[in-house]
Amino acid sequence: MKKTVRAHTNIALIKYWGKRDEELILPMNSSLSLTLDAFYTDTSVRFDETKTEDEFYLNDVQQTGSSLKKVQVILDLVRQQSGISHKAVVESQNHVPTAAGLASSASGMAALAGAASAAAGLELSRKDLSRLARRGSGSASRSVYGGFVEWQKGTNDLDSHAVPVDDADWDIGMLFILLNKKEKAVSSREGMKRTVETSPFYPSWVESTEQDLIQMKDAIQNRDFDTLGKLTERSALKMHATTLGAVEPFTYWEPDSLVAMELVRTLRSEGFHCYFTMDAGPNVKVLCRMSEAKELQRHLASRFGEDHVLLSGIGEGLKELS
Ligand code: FM0
Repeated sequence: MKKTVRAHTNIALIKYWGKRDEELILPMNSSLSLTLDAFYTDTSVRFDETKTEDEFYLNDVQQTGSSLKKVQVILDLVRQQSGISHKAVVESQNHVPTAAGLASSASGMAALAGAASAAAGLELSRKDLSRLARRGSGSASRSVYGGFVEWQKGTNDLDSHAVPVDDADWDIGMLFILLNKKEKAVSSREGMKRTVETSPFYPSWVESTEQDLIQMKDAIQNRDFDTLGKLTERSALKMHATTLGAVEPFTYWEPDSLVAMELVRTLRSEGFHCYFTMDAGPNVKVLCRMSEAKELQRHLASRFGEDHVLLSGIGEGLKELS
């Protein structure tokens, strides 16, 4: 049985940064994200008794090495749970503009969890899909749901999963300022590990994030956009601050990242409702009012170029296509 599932990407407003268990991918802190409709992955899986190895095609190119290994983490878990021993054929199409340089592990691993479990005949709940996606990539646990989503850190493998918070249907959008598509020097997986192990700032990150998350959920409930935005910037800046204290120190920022953040601040002082965030790379994302997004996009594009500023609305959770 071949199954195809679509998952959208998500961007964290309260970041996931650091694991307490690397194999189970249990995080040090809970996180909160927004699922977006502009970028997504469609993945098909079928288990095939005639195959002697797992095969993984990404945008029609067969993958080997670490890219295949990551997919096999999920396939092995599904084989364990279903009792199927056959090898699998996995075909993924990433709908992320080629120049984006945006990570796709969240949508990729979520779509894979959905398609592999369905192809094996497992009828997993959303919660168990989130737990399975988590094993591929922590942030993927959140792409199972649409809108605002919390990944509760939990206490163990069973209770560390995402829960939906709000459908975000209240004039919210996100702009992506694409600065650079170079391969990152430090992957998020390696960067968070190094930070947990060596940065003296790390414990303060974990401590203070708990409070930020409570306040952010309040802001969402009250539809208080400006508090939501301020907490978003604060979380991103704090996360990036921890990397400077690591041994060896590193940063994902580039000169243009600072230019973009400053421009967001300037536009805000001119009356736009806009707040930045950044992940494990130089691109800057801007949480904004959808009703102001086109005008903001024009301002940002006049500095960074039209092809470098993309707009997204709110995305939905995992969806079985066939
Ligand atoms: O998305 O090692 O999920 O909360 O994007 O695969 O579990 O790729 F800014 C960093 C995402 C980290 C914040 O890490 O790591 C966030 C980040 P994995 P991910």
